[in-house]
Amino acid sequence: MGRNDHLQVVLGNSVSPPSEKHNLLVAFRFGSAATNQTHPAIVDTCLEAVEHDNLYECWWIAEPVTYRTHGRMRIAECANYAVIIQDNAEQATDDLVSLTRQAYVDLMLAIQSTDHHRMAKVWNYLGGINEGDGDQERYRRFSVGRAAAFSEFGISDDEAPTGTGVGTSRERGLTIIALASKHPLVRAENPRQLSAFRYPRQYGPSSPKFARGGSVSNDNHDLYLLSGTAAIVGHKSVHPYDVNSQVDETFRNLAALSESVSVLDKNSVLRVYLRNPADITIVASKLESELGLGSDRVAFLHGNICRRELMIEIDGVRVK
Ligand code: 3EB
Repeated sequence: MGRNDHLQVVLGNSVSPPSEKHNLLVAFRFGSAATNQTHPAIVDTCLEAVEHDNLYECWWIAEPVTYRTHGRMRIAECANYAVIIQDNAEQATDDLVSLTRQAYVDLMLAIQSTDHHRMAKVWNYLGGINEGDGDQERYRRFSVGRAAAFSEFGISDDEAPTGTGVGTSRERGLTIIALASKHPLVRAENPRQLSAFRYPRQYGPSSPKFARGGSVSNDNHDLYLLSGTAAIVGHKSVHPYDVNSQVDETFRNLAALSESVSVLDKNSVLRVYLRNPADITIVASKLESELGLGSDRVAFLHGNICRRELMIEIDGVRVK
């Protein structure tokens, strides 16, 4: 087994192991079609896959994995990683700041119950992300709650994990999936973009706490992680509402980031979040022609981006 096989990130319509040595660390399910596929490491993202009934992004690792619950969370743990899944049924009366703060406090306590105390990546899927105006917008309220929890746990801005913050079609609800490791995340920021944790006040009372990218290494492989990347230069959205130009700008951001994170090639696995599912045609052809990435490597998902004028965000991983 080569280095590349130790951890495999695979897209497909079912959850089936690539070899008998591989165990499931996490499977992200995209789509809402009925399924009889059950496994403690499957997480329902509440995002639809464009042009698929159900699509799974499965992370298979050639190590024993144990599964357990921790309060309302699920934990999958192996020698090199832990994945913590928090499906959150938000109530209509919940205040999103305190809900998010508590969700992250619970998450970090769960992480402390594992051998893997460093967060490498956190995916946040938030219903109604653009609901509410100004500082009342749900994404901004979420950011305030997350920042409060990080500060309570002494996590400074330059210790933030890589991240994704994307809206689902649900009205409410927050699903958080964290990848933690005992190995450190070697962080990278994008020279074309201001670090998100330094965004100025105009984007909300608390800045979004995430690193643009990074890598985690162990004896068997290197995992490169990209945060959700959009058409933001400096701190400003560029080409508002114009998906064509935003794709090109997003590629430039990914290329700039991958000089240090080196993930952007035909062996990467990407999630492309589209505000408008019909944009799949233009984005798929650009990914194929410019990066050689075909449909076996890209999940196109119907998701809202945290700023209303943004039409696309790309999130990715690469194992080497
Ligand atoms: C951006 O660059 C786009 O709040 O965790 C990307 C990745 C974005 C993560 C988050 C937000 C988050 O600001 C939005």
